[in-house]
Amino acid sequence: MKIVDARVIVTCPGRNFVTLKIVTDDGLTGVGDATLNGRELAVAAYLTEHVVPALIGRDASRIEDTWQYLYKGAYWRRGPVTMTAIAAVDTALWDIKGKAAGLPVYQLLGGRSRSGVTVYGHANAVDVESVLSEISSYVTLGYRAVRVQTGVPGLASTYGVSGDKMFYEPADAALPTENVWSTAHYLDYVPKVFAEVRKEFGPTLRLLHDVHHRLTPLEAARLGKSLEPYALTWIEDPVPAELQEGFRLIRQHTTTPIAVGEVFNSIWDCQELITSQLIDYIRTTVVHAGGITHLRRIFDLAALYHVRSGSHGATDLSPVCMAAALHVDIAIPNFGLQEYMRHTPETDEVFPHGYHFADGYLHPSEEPGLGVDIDEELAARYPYRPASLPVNRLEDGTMHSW
Ligand code: KDG
Ligand code: MG
Repeated sequence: MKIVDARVIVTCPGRNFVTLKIVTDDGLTGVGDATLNGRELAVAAYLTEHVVPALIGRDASRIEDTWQYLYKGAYWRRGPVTMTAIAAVDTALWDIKGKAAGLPVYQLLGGRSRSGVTVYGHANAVDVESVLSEISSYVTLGYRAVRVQTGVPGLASTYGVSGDKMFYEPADAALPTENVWSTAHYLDYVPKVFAEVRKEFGPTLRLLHDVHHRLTPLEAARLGKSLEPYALTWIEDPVPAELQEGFRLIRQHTTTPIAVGEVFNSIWDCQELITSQLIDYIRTTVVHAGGITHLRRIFDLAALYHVRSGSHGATDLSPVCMAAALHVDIAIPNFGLQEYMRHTPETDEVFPHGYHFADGYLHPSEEPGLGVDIDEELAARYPYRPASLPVNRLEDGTMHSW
């Protein structure tokens, strides 16, 4: 089963997506998501210039060996661009292996460990009153877990609170827009929001909150403590994770669970946090953490330390990534929760897929492979549009330093 073609497809059905499609000499095809929000063309060039030429003629059935070859062969190990490119190849090869075997990929990963993948949606709104009605919509749709984000009084705009409702599009301009940030306003407001939410929805709805790396460890510890009465499933990215020692400080002060890792791209980024039991959920996902092969490795390590998976699943992760993530989620023993931001109807049309949502769960496709594809003709009708993620400044104009 030799690889005879590999194409990089860039399309923008509402937002930019990069997809790798691999074709074998026996006519099988496989797809892999290669989207890195705001840096899409860097991965497209990495694939086209450096990876595709090395794939032609290789045996498509050798997934692990190809992973090692791309990882070690680059010399420059890790990094989001490299690992996203490797992820795309790896995902496409798992798709092909499933099709060759006539089995959905989760069967190749050991079969089901659960009947459905519990997902959470994003309720976000400018203030507490309107976020209550957003949460209500998710509950009506059957969601059992909801991430809650609001604007902060006194601040004109806040990252993570978009105008869109079921979708999430923070990359809102060709060059980064600038938000103004105040930790004091934020720390004062967030506990009030969750007090209202618990009052309205009772104790059992699972609630989450994303801090988007905006606090210091001590500030995050204070936030965690102030949220303890509302029993969140997690606070996410309380601090930037470069200085991992900071998580120890948070941990010493609060029992609010911690999730981190959507920007991690390898097992080495989370090794210390996992083995020192400084986190509860690891948010790495297929597209940014080296594909199904490497993600499995991370989750297996996490399982030894009571850490569950909580994979990133915002709108900028394409339906190809979502399809692949669900095969992993349904199979692993230590699944926690899967983020699920819906895609626009245009995106769903470009990426026909067999996974579906019902009663708070996502269900992977039962088709052989991943059960997702890209309609290349349709994709060609949506040309790439430059779009960047925003930055934060403090009220005095200082660039937020973490
Ligand atoms: O590309 C960045 C977004 O996916 C990110 O901001 C979303 O933080 C995010 C989340 O938790 O979904
Ligand atoms: Mg996040």
